[in-house]
Amino acid sequence: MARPTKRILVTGATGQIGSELVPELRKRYGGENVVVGGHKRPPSADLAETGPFETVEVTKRDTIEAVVKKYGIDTIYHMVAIMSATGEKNPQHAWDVNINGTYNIFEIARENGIRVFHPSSIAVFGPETPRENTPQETVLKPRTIYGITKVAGEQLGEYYVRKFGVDIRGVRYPGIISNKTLPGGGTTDYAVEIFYEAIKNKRYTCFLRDDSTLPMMYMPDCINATLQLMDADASGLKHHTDFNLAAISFSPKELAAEIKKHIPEFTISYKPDERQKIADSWPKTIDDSAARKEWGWKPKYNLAEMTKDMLEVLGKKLRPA
Ligand code: AKB
Repeated sequence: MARPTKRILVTGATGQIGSELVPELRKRYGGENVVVGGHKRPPSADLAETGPFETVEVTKRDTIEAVVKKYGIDTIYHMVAIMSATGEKNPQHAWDVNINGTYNIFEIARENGIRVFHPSSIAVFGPETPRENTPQETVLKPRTIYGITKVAGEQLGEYYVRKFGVDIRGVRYPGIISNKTLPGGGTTDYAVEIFYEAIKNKRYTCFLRDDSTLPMMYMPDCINATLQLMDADASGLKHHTDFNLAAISFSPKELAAEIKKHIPEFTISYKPDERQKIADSWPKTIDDSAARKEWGWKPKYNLAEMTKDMLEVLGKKLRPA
């Protein structure tokens, strides 16, 4: 059956996840129907050549409204956010972008009957949360401004679903590992940096301790989860904006050992910085049974498969033949 035409806006579309989500959406819905929204980073040639780009600054409501009107937008993937480590450097800015920006998106969605994907994060959890197999329903007392804004975003989204009937959905992303666009300002970023350094220099100094186990996910699984949740039948959803989502959990030591299987000369050393405290406040493993039950979530990549693929793809990119 043909899909109904969608007109989609992706905010933060030039970022780590946005830059890989947009090509998938354009494959499905046509390049002209998926608008890349951004303002800081110019779009890559790939994004610029395959469909429209518009300047969207989520804290400036009129910039969103103009695009919604111009393109008749019916779905927004609201991917822009200030991450955990960057947020701690300027909490006021993180609040502005993550809270005021999200409020603008939700209000415009309410007024125009727009569906929204609004990602949350494992950053909603804090030291009082059980760290092993973290339940769907649990203590949400984060210690970072990023986590606080993500809890508020989940709650506000849920309120808009119940109060106004707006279709807002979201998952709690773990650390996302990818090879196209670098992540920016997160605590889990080491798990991407390590691959670049392993290929280029065969050594890496990690900003987390060797035993800092965190939930992670390879980008293809992240994109699948995002699209799968948005495709899910609304009648099957008990949760909306706050699905726990899991794929792989590992520590820097375990990831380094996996990389060593492919690059035996690779060495790692550890110099924990202020991000260690954030990592120590987050879960090690996540119970994502609600996502599995309500919309059929199942990850494809384990640690070995992700590592092999990352090294292959990045090897070609960083050392072209
Ligand atoms: C971060 O480390 O801040 C992000 C996240 C887990 O949401 N990658």
